[in-house]
Amino acid sequence: MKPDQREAADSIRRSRATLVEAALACLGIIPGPKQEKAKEDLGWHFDFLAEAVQFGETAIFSHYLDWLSTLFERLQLTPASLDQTLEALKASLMSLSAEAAKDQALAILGTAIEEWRSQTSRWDRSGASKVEGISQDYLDCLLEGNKAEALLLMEGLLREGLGLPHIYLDVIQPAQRELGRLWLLGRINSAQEHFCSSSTQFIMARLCPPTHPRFRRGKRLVAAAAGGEFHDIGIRMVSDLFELQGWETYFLGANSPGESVVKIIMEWKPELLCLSATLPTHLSLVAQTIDQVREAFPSDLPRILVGGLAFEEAPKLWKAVGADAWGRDAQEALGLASA
Ligand code: B12
Repeated sequence: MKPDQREAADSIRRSRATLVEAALACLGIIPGPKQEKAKEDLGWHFDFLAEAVQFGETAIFSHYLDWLSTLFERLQLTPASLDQTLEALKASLMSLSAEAAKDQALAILGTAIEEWRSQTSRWDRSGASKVEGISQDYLDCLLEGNKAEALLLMEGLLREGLGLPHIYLDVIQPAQRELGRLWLLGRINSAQEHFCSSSTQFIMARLCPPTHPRFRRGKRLVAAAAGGEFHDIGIRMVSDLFELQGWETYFLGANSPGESVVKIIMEWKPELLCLSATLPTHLSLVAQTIDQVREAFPSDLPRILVGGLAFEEAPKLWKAVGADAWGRDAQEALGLASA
């Protein structure tokens, strides 16, 4: 990450409230409940843009536009209203006093819009399911509210000899991602998504007991989702699979601030630190946490792996946040740790 990109991104973050006000004025949205919602949404657009600027990755914003346009469709908002929003973002960025930030933000925004318009959407709007077989059966059980049946299904797979890595990566992970697509397309509501995800966490806890001390290999892992990040099912899978391989794991879960990561490394002295981000708006927090860790442990630094959906946005993001390596999934993480 170049220092001027960082500076430009920080300048957008510092001006967030002013940018939002300017965009609201452009859109002619008057005070009231509608304005409060619009403020929140516009703030989000600038948050994603700031990340794209910080890491010099247009893809972060073009993928966000793909996601946003899918959401607009679900909410029955017209494509013209998205165009108006984009024009309002451009106009409000013109009010940025820092010239370098203004130029970088406008350049990223312009290219991202072009890329988004020329690409096919990542989000298949058709009714066809993106999962099949046992993964679909698992998802169906959860969508029917049948947590016990879903657990029995997974325990059955374990008994038949399908290992936990396969169950996690080939059954549960695709089902969880499909759940997100169904939510985005408005086929299920937030409560259904919450129920299915909390049931998945319950089932994972039942499937992966802690390793008996006799089988420990004397290696330690700290795993966490970076500050602000609520998605922790993926990093939990990573931690569980290390546990299964005899590592002693210290799983911090979601929303872990950099200071607490530093503190636990001090006490636990792990060989490996795994950090996760799902939303691209948390990439800068991963970078910040890594900076804090590198500063606190100049000599006995643990190896730092990163992963999560946000890192799938662009192939070089892991380097830009200062990590030692990136893993696409929990299995890859294990391979990297033994490399
Ligand atoms: C469950 C879920 C939630 C739950 C999370 C519960 C929990 N405890 O995790 C809750 C309800 C909290 C939630 C909230 C939100 N969510 Co959500 N969520 C999901 C969902 C449906 C599934 C996530 C999941 O479980 N994936 C399965 C795991 C196994 O996959 P994974 O995380 O990618 O992990 C694997 C790899 O990435 C890798 N990995 C992960 N970490 C690491 C780390 C290392 C070191 C390594 C090597 C590898 C690695 O290994 C893992 C296992 O193989 C996704 C859909 C999706 N496509 O992912 C949406 C999704 C991520 N959410 C989304 C959104 C928008 C939100 C909210 C903003 C919604 C809102 N309006 O409030 C909030 C944001 C909260 C926040 N501040 O973080 C969007 C993001 C879109 C975008 N533009 O980025 C998605 C894609 C849904 C969608 N289709 O629109 N969400």
